[in-house]
Amino acid sequence: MRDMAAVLLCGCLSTPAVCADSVVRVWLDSVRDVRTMESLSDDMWSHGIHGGSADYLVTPEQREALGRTNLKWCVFIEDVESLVRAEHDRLSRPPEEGGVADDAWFSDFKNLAAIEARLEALVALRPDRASLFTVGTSIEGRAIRGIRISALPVGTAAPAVVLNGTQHAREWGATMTCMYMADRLVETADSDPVVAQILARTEVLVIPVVNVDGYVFTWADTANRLWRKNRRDNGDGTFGVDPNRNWGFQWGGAGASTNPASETYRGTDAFSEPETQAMRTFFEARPNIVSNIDFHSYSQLVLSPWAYTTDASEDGDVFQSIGSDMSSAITQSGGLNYIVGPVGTTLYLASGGSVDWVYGSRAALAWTTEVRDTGNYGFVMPPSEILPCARENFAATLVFLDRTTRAAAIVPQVAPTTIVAGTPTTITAKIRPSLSGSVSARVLRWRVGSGAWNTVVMSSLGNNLFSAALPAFPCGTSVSWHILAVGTPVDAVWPSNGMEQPFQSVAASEVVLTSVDFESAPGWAFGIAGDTATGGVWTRGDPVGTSAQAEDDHSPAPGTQCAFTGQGVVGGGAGAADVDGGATTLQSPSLGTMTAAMELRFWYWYSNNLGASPNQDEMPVQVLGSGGVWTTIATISSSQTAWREMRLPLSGVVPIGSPVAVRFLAQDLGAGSLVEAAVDDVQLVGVGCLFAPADFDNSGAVDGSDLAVLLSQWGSSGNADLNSDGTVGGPDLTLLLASWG
Ligand code: 0X9
Ligand code: ZN
Repeated sequence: MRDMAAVLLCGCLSTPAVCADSVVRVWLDSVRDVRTMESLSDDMWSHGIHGGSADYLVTPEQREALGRTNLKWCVFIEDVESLVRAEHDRLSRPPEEGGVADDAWFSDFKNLAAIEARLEALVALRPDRASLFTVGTSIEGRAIRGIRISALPVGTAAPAVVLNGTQHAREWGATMTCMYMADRLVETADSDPVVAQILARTEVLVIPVVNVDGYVFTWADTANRLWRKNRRDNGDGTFGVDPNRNWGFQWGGAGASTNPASETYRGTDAFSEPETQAMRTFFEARPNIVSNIDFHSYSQLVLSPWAYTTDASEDGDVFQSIGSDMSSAITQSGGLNYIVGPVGTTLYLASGGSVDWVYGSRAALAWTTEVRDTGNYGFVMPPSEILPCARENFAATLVFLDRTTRAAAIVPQVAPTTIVAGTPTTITAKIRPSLSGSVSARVLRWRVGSGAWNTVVMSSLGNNLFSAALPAFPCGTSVSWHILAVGTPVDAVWPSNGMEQPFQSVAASEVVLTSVDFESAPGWAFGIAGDTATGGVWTRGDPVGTSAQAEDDHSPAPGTQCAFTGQGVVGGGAGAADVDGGATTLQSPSLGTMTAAMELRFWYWYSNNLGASPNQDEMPVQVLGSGGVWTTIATISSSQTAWREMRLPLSGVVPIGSPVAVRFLAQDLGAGSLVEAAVDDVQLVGVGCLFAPADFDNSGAVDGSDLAVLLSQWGSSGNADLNSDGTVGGPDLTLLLASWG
């Protein structure tokens, strides 16, 4: 599994004859690897996904020492100093200031004085919406400033959110992103209806630079550009406490250093630093703060509690749901890919961070966003990236602002898929009341077509879980629904884009035609002629799990078996029995004959270095298409280390009347060579309406006898009430005639 492809890909020199500090990406497959690396460099720039890789700043000597280890690594930034020097030369030229009302200010990074001037300019532009405040004073005596943006007068009881940045001095991308949040909120306070609506009911408190001394220090001299901590004189010749290890929730736990020289030095005590003390006092003085984003760079992550432990937080589902919506907003705005998850399991353990204190001690919903990039430039990002980075994060911030400041956060428990015709559909959701709001009713609202809305009160299942059922609908009925938590300061609704865009689906019948649970699998091929894999070939059995492979199959007990790549031994390493050297194919026999509407469903597990990048391996899922050619209908590429279902419609791919067969190609081709896959419970399902909804007698056609049924129910209720409005009448006749014949 240790291939050298990744090393070559990002330009590694195996015999470095370098005289500059560089940033290396190191693949860390075990705790031992982590220890080896930590003994070499204390300055971790970024961490890949848990179990993957991490970036470190290394001196030429450290880089040579790295070459003597058996770690797999590559160079991401060959010469950090020259990047810093180039940045400094650029910034020494007179800046393009731009007026308040344009984006020119974001054409390059700005020092603290320019940031404060900009905050003042924003207030001058909209004194009716913006005002300045001071959080407190840094250890060197600088004011930590912020800007309050709201349409409500100071002192109004309303939910507040905090957007803060630059706890770490060198993370200039986060500073500019935070500034852009303030800028957009002020400048589009009236023109953007979403912003106007949010400002009408909330206070947004933006603190772009928490670590003011550190920030000023990084601007003072190119030699200081990569300073991270605050400027505490530790009294032993070293400087600086890591502010994001100094907050007082689980302070002193994992992932924080007791060594004053370390980049993650936690300080002498919880809240030993004036900067974190000031932030604590600020949060404590404002019980109306309901949520927070702490901006950092880099890695493109939307992170939530916990950071001090890998245990899930009580609101893990709320964090995941809102975080995913934030990440989707980023991509939908044309932005890059941001990975979502708790700090502890996505990144690394880090105690004493703000995200844990804000959630753990203040009970407000808290995120840490790591903005661009993913390591090509790291902290020394080209200025052309500032606006794209800021814009994508503004899209996420709008989602965050909307979803965390309503009466409740609503999270559907089972991702709703289709509505099965002829049977009620239970909808369950977590409805978590907001800190500063209250919920008076929770309802499921539904309607057929554009008919009137119906309301069903949801019943409590305990633990903020509520459920209600949609009634049974005839096949083909188009149903819209949403969940509404009625309350203050404003109702919450799911889907979160509001009542204008409810969840929509068409009631469909489902018939499972074939089901394979791999307790037996007649006719399946585990590896086929032409496969190139040299190890980890598909097999069937009860898998021995690792961090990269399932431990249990998916089928309910007594099922134990599934299809998976390479059986390992108990206690074996993650990469010991994975796919190596090429592709291995799991191929089905014919599962049935294609009809008008069919779906292939299966459950899968997949890992390829758990997100380490670069990662080039993918698992194509193919079916026999026209002319009997294997056709890719899905490509599984992101790691999925828990069973997950995939449903793939086959219409338009498999010709009607042809056999349906599927195959899964697990392959180790590119970089990121730890590849494991498993598949279970493959089903061929007939979906859609076998008969038109108005074919009351199931004769196969809507005709005179169906019209007679409708007329016999005219004015009353019955199965001829096609639009489910309670009465059989004109609209139902129209629907019937529309499917005549
Ligand atoms: O380690 C950190 O503080 C953050 N990463 S960074 O590279 N910007 O330094 C991650 C913060 C995660 N959140 C907490 N630990 N609270
Ligand atoms: Zn940071």
